[in-house]
Amino acid sequence: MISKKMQEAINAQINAEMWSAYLYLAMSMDATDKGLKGVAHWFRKQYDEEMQHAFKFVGYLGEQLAKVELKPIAEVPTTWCCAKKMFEETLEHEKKVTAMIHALCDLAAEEKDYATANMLQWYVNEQVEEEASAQEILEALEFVGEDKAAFYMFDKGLAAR
Ligand code: OFO
Repeated sequence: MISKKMQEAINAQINAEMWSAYLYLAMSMDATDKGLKGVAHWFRKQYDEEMQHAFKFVGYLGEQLAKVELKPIAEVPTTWCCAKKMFEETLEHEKKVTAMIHALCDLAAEEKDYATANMLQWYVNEQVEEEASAQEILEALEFVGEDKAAFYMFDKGLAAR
């Protein structure tokens, strides 16, 4: 069994993961509107990943016989000026999520909740990847600059995700 406080904190994180999913789905929709097929595909995959993150927590609460409480998902933006802005926001957002996961780790340590601490290690590693992939794409966009042909190839590359 986990504490009530931990149960509430994980439920809040489920909401945050679903908000992330919703954010990336909105980016995917906006990229589709802008004709950026590869960017749209990348964010659609990102949406799937975030839902998996949420469901992994749902599964853990189930194993611990703790109640899942789904709270309303706050509104997300609907348009961005360009792909670069989307990926900048993605990186900033992922840094915030990393801090949230670390706060959960702190709580698990404080409560000597070894099972939750162990489960959270997966998320700690995942966040390293999440930040790195957004960072990598931003670096690629730096090379692309204003070159339309290079951007076309960049977009095609993202479609392969
Ligand atoms: Fe769930 O890692 Fe992104 O937000």
